[in-house]
Amino acid sequence: AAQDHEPSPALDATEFVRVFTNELQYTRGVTLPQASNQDKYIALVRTVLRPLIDRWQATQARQAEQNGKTVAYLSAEYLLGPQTGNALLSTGLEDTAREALSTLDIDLDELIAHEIEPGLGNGGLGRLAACFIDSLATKDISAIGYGIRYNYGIFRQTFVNGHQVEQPDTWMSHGTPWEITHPELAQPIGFAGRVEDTINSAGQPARKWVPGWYVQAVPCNYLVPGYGTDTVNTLRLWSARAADEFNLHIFNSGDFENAVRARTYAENISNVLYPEDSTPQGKELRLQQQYFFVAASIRDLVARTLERGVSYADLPQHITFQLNDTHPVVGIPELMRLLVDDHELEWDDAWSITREIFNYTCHTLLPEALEVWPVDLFGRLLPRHLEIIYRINEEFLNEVRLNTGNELLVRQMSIIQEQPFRAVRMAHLATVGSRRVNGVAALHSQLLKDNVLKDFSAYWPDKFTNVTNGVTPRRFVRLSNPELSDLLNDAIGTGWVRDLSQLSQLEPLADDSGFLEQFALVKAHNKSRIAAVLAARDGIELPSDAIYDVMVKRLHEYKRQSLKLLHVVSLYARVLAGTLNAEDIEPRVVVFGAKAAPGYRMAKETIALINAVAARINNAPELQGRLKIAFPANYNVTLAEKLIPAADLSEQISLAGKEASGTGNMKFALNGALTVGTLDGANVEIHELVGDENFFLFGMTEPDAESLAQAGYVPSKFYEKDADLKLAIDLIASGAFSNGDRSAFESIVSDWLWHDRFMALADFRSYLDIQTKVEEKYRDKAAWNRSAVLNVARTGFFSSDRSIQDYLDRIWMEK
Ligand code: 26M
Repeated sequence: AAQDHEPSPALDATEFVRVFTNELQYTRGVTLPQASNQDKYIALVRTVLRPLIDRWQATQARQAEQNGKTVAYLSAEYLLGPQTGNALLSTGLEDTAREALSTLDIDLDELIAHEIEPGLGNGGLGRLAACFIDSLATKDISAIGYGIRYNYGIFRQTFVNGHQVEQPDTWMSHGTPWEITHPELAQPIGFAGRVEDTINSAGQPARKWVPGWYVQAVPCNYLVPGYGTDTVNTLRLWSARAADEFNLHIFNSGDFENAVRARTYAENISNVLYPEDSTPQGKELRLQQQYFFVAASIRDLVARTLERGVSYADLPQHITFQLNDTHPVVGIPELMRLLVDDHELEWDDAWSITREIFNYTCHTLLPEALEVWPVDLFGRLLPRHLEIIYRINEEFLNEVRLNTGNELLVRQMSIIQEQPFRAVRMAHLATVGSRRVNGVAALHSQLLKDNVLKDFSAYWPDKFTNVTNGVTPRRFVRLSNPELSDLLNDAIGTGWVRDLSQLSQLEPLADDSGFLEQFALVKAHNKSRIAAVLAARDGIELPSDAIYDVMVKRLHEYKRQSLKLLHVVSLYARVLAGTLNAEDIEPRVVVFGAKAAPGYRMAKETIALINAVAARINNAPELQGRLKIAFPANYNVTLAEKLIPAADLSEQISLAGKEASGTGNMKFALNGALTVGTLDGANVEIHELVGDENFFLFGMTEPDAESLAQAGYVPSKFYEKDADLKLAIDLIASGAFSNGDRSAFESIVSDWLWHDRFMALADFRSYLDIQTKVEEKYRDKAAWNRSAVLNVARTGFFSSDRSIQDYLDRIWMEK
C-alpha cells in the first residue's frame, strides 16, 4: 500500500525531451548547441513545473469547492533551500529527467547544482516555516504560506583573514523560474498619516485612518507540492512596488526626477532580509516590512473568504492565522481595523472574531529576543493601530484588575511597557489576541508557562499548549541521503517518507550485523561525498575515515560554539604539554558552519577564533593529522543537505534552558548521528526516545543552571580549578593562534573569565568527559553503528508531518 503513494511521473522520457527542447527554443530562444547552463536550468524547471501547475490548479478548485478551513501561516521568513530536487521528487520525474537529459548529453546533477537557493530566512525559524508548508501540502491540508519576497536574502558569508565579511545575496540576479508574479493583482498598503473622527454609514461616530503614503504589494506565488498526493499549495510572498499615488502625497508635481527617485523609498520595504535573529533592532523599516506583508496577506485571505459568501461571524470557522513568532503580530490590530473601521462591525464582535482567528507560536526564551516597538515610532507609522492597541490593552487590563485586584500584575501584564521606554510588547499583544499560544518543544513550552509568560498562563491556563517542532523527511532524508533512503526502502518499504513513525520497524535490524555493515557503508559514502564537496567548494582537505563531529547553526553565545572550540584547543594544548599522546586521539574532523549577525561583536570574534585555531591545528605536526577543523564559509540549506548525512556526531550543546527547540538536532538523529547534548529544547525528547545508551548527555540541567546563576556564578573559579581548562584558555591568551598577538582574542578570553553569560566554563569538565566516552564508543564500531541505527529507528516522531498533526489536534481544529 505504501507503494501506492510513490509519485507516478506524468511524462515519459521522450515527452520530457520534447517539452524541454521546446522550452529552450520558445522561452529561451536558443537551440540546444547554443544553450548555456542557465538556459538549460530554466528549461528543466519549466518542464518540471508543468505537471505541478496542473496539480496546483486542481488543488485550488478542490479547496474552493470544499469551502473548509484554511490555515494561513504568517511568517517573515521561509528558508526554502533549493527547489529543483524537491520538485523532481514530488513529480516522480527524477529518473525520467535524468534519462531524458542524458540522451541530450546533459548531466541532471549539474543543472540541479546550478540553482541558487532562496535563502529568505535566518535559521531555525525560517527553516521551520519551510518544513511546515511542505508537511501541510503532503497532508492535504488547505493552507497558504504568506511572507515577504526579499530581493536579498540572508547575506553570503565570506572569510577575509578568518574574519566574517558579508556580501549581498544576489539570488534574484538572473530572475527565478520558480516564481509566478501578478503585478496586476497588487494591492495598496497604507502607512503613516493621521486618524480622523468620522460618521459611519449607520450615522454612528467612528474613526478613520488616512494614510500619508502607500506602497503596492505584488503577490509572487511559489508552488508547494505535497509528496505522494495531488495537493500543491501556495506560498505567497509579497514584493513592494511604488504606488502611483506615492510621490503625489510626498512631493509636489514639477520635480519629476526626484519624484521618480523617491519611488525607491517604497520599494525598499521588501529589499533585504534583516540578518539579526536574536536581538531585534527596532528599525522602522523592519516594522514597515512586518505591516506590509501582514496587511496584504490578511486582506487577501479575508476578501477571498467573504467572496465565497462566508459571514464575518463565521470567519473563524474558515480561517486560522498562525503567527510565526511576534513578527506578524501587527496582524491582530490590522484585522480589528479592517472589521471595525472598514467593515463597520461592533468592537466587541470584531474582538471576539479576532481572538478566535489568531494563534501564536513563541520561539525563544531569551528576554533580549522579545520584540518591543517604541510607541512614538509605532504611532508615527501606524497611528490607527496604536489607538486600537491602546483600547485592547485598556479593556484587557480592566478585566485583569476586576478579576485579580492586583495592580502589580496589571503592570506586568500590560501590552505597553513604561520602562526603560514606552513600547508595545509584541509577545503580550500576541498572547492577549490569540486563542492558543504554543512553545516549540516540551521543555520550552513549560518554561514559557513558568517564566516568560507566567502571568498569562496563570490567568489563562488553557490557552497554553506545546507543539514540538519537526523536520520534513522528504528534504532531510529522502533527498539529502539517497543511499540511506535506499537502505530503508529495502528494509521497511517506502511508506516512511509519508509516515515517519514507520522507522520504528527498523528496531530489530539494529541487532543484524549485516544491516549494520550496510549502514556503515552508507555513512562512509556520505563522508567521502562531503569531503569531496568541501575540497571543491572551499579547498579544505579532509580525511574521510575519522569521526565527523558537526556543529552547524547560527553563531550565538547561548549555543556555545566556544565550548566546542575549547574542547579542540584543550586536546591540542595537552598534546603540546605532553599530557596526551597524539596517537591516543581518535581521528576527528570537527566541522563548524555558522553565520554571525553582522553587528554581533562577540559572535564575529568567535568566528575569527575558530578560523585562527583551524589554521594552526590543521597543520600542526604534533597532531599527526588526527585532528582537523573545517569551517566552510556560508553554511546554508544546500550545504546542510550534504553535511548532515555525513555526521557521526551532532553537537547540541546550548546552555540548558536557552535553546527553544533546535531542529538541526532532529535532522542529525534521523540521519544516524549520535547526539552529544545538554538537556535543552527538543534534545530532552530525543534523549528520552533514543535512550540514554544512545545519546551522549552532559552538562547542567535547567534548574542546575538557574541555581548556579542565583548563587552567583564566577567563571574564573572554574578556570582556576580545572587544569585542562586553564591550559586551553592560557594557550589562546598567549597568542598561540594569533602570531603571538595577545590582544587578538582578549575580549573573548576576558568574557570567559569574568562574564560567561552562558556558563561554558561550568560545563567544560562534563563536556570533556563525555567526549572521552564518544571516543571509546567510536572504537567499538558495532556498538556505535547499533546506536546510530537506533537513533534512526526511534526518532520518527520528529517529522514535521507529526508537528502539523499536533497543530491540527491542539490548535487549528480543536473545539
Ligand atoms: C526579529 C526582529 C527583527 C529582525 C529579525 C528578527 C528575528 C528573526 C529571526 C528574530 C528571531 C528569528 O529567529 C529566531 C529563531 O530562529 N528561533 C529558533 O526557532 C527554531 C524553530 O522553532 C527553534 O528550533 C530554535 O530553538 C530557535 O532558536
